[in-house]
Amino acid sequence: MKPTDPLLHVLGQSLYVDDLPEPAGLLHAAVFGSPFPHGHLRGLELATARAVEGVVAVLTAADVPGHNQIGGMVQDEPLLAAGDVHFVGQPIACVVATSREAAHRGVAAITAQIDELPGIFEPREAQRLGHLIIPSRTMQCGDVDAALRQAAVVVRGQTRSGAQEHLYLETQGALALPQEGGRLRIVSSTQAPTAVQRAVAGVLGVGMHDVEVDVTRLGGGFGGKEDQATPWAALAALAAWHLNAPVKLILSREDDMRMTGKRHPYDADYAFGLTADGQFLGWQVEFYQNAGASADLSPAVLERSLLHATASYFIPNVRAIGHCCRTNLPPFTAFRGFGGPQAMFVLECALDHAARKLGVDRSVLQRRNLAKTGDVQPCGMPIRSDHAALTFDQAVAHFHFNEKQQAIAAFNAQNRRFKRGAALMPVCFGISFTSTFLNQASALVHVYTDGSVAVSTGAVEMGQGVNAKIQAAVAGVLAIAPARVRLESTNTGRAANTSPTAASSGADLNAAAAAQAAREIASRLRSRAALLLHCAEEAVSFQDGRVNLNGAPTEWTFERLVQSAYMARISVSAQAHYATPNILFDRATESGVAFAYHVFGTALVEVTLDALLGTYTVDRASCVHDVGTSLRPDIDRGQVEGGIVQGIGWMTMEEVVYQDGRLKSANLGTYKVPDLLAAPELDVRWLETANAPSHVTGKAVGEPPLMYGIGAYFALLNAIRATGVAAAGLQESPMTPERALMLLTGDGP
Ligand code: MTE
Ligand code: QUE
Ligand code: MOS
Repeated sequence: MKPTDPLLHVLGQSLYVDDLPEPAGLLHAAVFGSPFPHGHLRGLELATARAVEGVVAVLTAADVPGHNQIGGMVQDEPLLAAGDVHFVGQPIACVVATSREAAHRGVAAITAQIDELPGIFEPREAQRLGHLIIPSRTMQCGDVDAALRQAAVVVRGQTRSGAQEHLYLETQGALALPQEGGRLRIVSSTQAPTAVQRAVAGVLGVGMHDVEVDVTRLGGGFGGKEDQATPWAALAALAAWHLNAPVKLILSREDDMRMTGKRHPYDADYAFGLTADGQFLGWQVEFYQNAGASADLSPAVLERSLLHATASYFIPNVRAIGHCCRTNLPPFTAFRGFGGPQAMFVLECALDHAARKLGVDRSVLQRRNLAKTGDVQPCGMPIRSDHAALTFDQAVAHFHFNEKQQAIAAFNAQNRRFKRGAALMPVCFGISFTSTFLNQASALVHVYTDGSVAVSTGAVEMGQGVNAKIQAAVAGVLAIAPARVRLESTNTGRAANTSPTAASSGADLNAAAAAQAAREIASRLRSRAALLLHCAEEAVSFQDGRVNLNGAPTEWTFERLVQSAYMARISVSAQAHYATPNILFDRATESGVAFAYHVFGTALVEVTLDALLGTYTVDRASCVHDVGTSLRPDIDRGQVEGGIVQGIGWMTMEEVVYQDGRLKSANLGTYKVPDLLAAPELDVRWLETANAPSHVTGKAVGEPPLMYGIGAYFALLNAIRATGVAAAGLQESPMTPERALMLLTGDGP
């Protein structure tokens, strides 16, 4: 049996960038980052660093032969700062040395003369001063002003959600290997090999065909290696190009936490209008996205927030405004959910507010307003299923929500110190890149004469199991055992112009392209078999590695047929391209069918709070999730479980703290993520439905489950309120034990 990723991981044999055998003459790079959040760079003292033993070179912006620019969406991000610095940790110089330790000693020996300028760290302040990365955007439908005037109940408020550190186990890094003729081969831990290739070519002033980027797998990405893997690969490439030697750049955990961006913190204002019996009428929301110092993917993240402004609900009158606010913090970036979670948190806060005002349980308002078939979203896209209500009702039934609520009320009536809480959390998440052009993928499939198969696509394996899904899809088309299909590394020479593996679409897009290529090969093999068996092509089928004639096995195996085709000079390789049909989002009108489909599900999160200390446990998270007809339910279960726990972490214990632009929570002593002990008991069930849709790999599953974690915040609020405190006013996440205690003691809002 061929070992696949999970087995290699367990055996400790999977190789990450830093594990690759080191080539002779390998040099190591380390990065000197800005010590100030904002300032004018007057000069650099590099002589001391250059004199450090083992230091070979110190490179600055002046050493960039091509464009000193790596911005993906907006060209506003220099590779190395020149002139001004805009955040603490912004790369200014790159030290290259014979060892990693020498490179770090070189970095420590650099001093920069910087005239410090005032920094802006709050998005509302940046917006007030006009520091916006793109003009503010509005997505709307109906007449929200009239709706708010007419509504029997109107609640207004503010919310804040915090950043989140990706904490992928493998830190950012790359290895640049000069090749003959001025070519460069780059091994990078990136979700976006083409983005790295384009940036390196631009920085060096060479053609993209001079740069080969190769990715075997990542030790986690979670969005953090979409745009933000690029600087480190480009710096390694720059050093390798200058010194004509292999160069490795691996960030230490602390450098990674300080220098790279995280999930965007959002501030928001809302006004929410409902009828007296709880029907949603009008929703006005204004998002202040803290984008950090450069655009990165912030405009696309904001767009997804606007497209998820109504979360899982139907609201006829909506105005969603988004501000992409430039601050002096490291550029915030993609993180599982990509702006969706931030938007859905705001609506759930407003819903909580309205439920209190109406004196009903939040689940009553949720159930009453779930979007159903035909309901039109603010962008104009209609909802095409009733799976929001289906999953909600199944969650209520399977997890005995009503009985649990009664049990919780009884428990809370009898216990003074400990209080329990539960909350339902429906999720509706759009699948597709909202930048329509990114919804394409290509695949190259080779069948070798022994019947083994090698598949190359643009998909990057980062633990989400995309390789296993593509393997299953190709094996299915060729009717051979999955073990005969090998996934090659992701390489820009075999798959060109690839979209990042992101937006939960990696498997959807790349497995579709690979299946298409496999179908082309199967069709040629079928013709060959028809010739050999003297029958019509329709009489030929493939099953369990054999060729069937009219459904009955023949002497021909897949392998023998492949050999026969080869001998007859028929190609048993194919390249195919897939583009998601029937989607188009138009930014000019802020409308269109933005998504191929929506993924739905509902979770129930249960907590127990120590009302004396503010500490708590998240006891159980259960969900009914719509995964379609899954190719690999085992993998999908892992995605749902991991997503829930990551979402609970974001909402409860993970607190990113900056003080005057400096990261205070820069290691695992001060930044807490859920570990096995903090993870709740998990109960994941698939939606039971007769009309399973026919996507190649089931439905996308990577990001949607993260948003179930939002339920933990409201379960905790319910537990806090069971003590009698109001916990009204500004809603701010994460609900750390400290924040819970402040609410319990009345020191909170
Ligand atoms: N699962 C693991 N184990 N590691 C990861 O880095 N990234 C998530 C999700 N699940 C991630 C993961 C994110 S942010 C996305 S967009 C999807 O996987 C990407 O993979 P897919 O498109 O193949 O689902
Ligand atoms: C979801 C995503 C992405 C997205 C839109 C989504 C994403 C991404 C981009 C993107 C990248 C480069 C561009 C651009 C958009 O958009 O990951 O316009 O130039 O990289 O809805 O995950
Ligand atoms: Mo995922 S945030 O789209 O990489």
